[in-house]
Amino acid sequence: MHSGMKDLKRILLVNPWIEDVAAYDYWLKPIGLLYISAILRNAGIETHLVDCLDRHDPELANHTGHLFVDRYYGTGKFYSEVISKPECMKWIPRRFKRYGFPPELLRKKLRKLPEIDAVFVTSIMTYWHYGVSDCISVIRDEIQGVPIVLGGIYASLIPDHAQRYSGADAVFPGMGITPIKRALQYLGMNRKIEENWFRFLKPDYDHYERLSHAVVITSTGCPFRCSYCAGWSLWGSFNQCDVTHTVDIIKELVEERNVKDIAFFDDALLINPGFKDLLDMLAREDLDARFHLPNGVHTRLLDEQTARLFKQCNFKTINLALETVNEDVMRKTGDKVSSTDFSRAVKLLNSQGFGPKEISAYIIANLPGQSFQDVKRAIEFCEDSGVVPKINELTPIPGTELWKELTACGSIPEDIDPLMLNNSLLPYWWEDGLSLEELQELKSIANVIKEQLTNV
Ligand code: B12
Ligand code: SF4
Repeated sequence: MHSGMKDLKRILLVNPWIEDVAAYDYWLKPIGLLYISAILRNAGIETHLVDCLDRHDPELANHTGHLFVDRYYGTGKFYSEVISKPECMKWIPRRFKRYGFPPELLRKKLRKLPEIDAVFVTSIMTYWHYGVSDCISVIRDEIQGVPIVLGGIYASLIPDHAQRYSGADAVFPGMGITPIKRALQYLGMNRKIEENWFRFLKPDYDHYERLSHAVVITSTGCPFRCSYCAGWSLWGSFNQCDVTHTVDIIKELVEERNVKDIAFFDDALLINPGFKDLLDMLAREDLDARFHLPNGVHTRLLDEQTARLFKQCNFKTINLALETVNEDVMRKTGDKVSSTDFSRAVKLLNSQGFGPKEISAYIIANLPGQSFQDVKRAIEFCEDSGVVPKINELTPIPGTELWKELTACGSIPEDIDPLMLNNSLLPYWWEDGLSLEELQELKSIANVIKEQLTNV
């Protein structure tokens, strides 16, 4: 059914469930969808949001009887239910879960909506595709006869898969304004769209009743070309937001919405030439907030001024890219950081009073040509530097250079279910990567060091 007044259009935006063996709310917010909300509203379209991953939704607590407490700086555990395993992972001794709203709550929310003209569903990780298709099937069941379109990162990385399995009526791959315009065209909603959305519009956090944290981006894209990464190819060119505009977004979140923790989601934060100006302006605002960098930042670009500004702005989580201490492997995959860069950056941060409670190192395990000993050496290097080591297993991402190599030599079957590429499942079957035992050993060494460094 379509909304009454001819020209008034209503679009429902949905952040779907995560279905996986593990997930944690590490400052997650569907910032792409929140920008889309702003773009649509700016074009005169009414928007509604159902964020299945909102831990602070007041109805969720009533519905489940659980209070979702925040742990480390506004992060926390999702509500989850064990669900039946997809066929491809039946033999793996791990439980498969649906993270986010229980299905009855999702249905209740969908039933309460006014008449909707179309549904925009977003998607993030390729290996979360079961959450996308299951969510779409519930939406289809509850709001019958309304077109459902899908976009986002999964839809952009493997559009054919999304077209075939998601259950959406149409899939719009791509970043920026183009997929949104194409989706509106498909829906017959021809509107004037703000092309410069990134400079003039603000992610639409109004949809949330309670906000424990928020995320912002100051730039899109990345000028580097790491072989295992899809980030750079998604956005194409590097584009930075207007500094004053970003400061306004942050100020509003802190002063009007009382947000205490803000995470930056940029691909290449320190590459943005405007980032220091932004920090400088933020420092002057003296906001009552804490800032976090969950994505590894470009260690080589961290200078004295940035370290000082991080302190002045109250940064609490600084994840420095170290990746590997094997120089050969580094050269082949992206050549963006050396051990010397890392030590220099750590010294600069230490001299501003940052220690192991704030600084961690982003180490990658399973880069091509990297051995167990390489990863162990990286962990030990962190220990010597007084930095908490964090192991991130590489996940082969469809479409990347590395993906092409791994599928060409038969290391990874091209038609593999994307779920099996997730870092928790990969070690069960990928013969060319580190084994489950090896990874567990590395993680427990890293954990012991973390305990030693942070419990002093
Ligand atoms: C922020 C980020 C994170 C954050 C949060 C992720 C999250 N769940 O939200 C953190 C730090 C936690 C993270 C962790 C990881 N990440 Co990450 N991350 C990103 C990053 C840099 C940005 C995503 C983002 O918010 N972009 C900004 C918004 C504005 O863009 P957007 O959401 O895409 O929306 C736009 C369009 O897509 C479109 N759109 C969106 N929805 C819709 C809907 C419709 C209908 C339409 C028409 C359009 C549309 O419009 C929006 C505006 O243009 C991307 C890289 C990238 N550039 O995309 C990697 C990326 C998604 N991450 C990736 C990886 C590999 C990881 C890790 C596995 C790394 C590791 N080894 O530990 C972990 C996994 C953790 C986990 N299990 O969640 C991969 C994807 C892997 C995959 N197989 O899908 C990416 C692509 C980077 C890469 N290395 O190639 N990540
Ligand atoms: S891994 Fe980081 S530096 Fe390399 S291309 Fe991706 S976003 Fe850029």
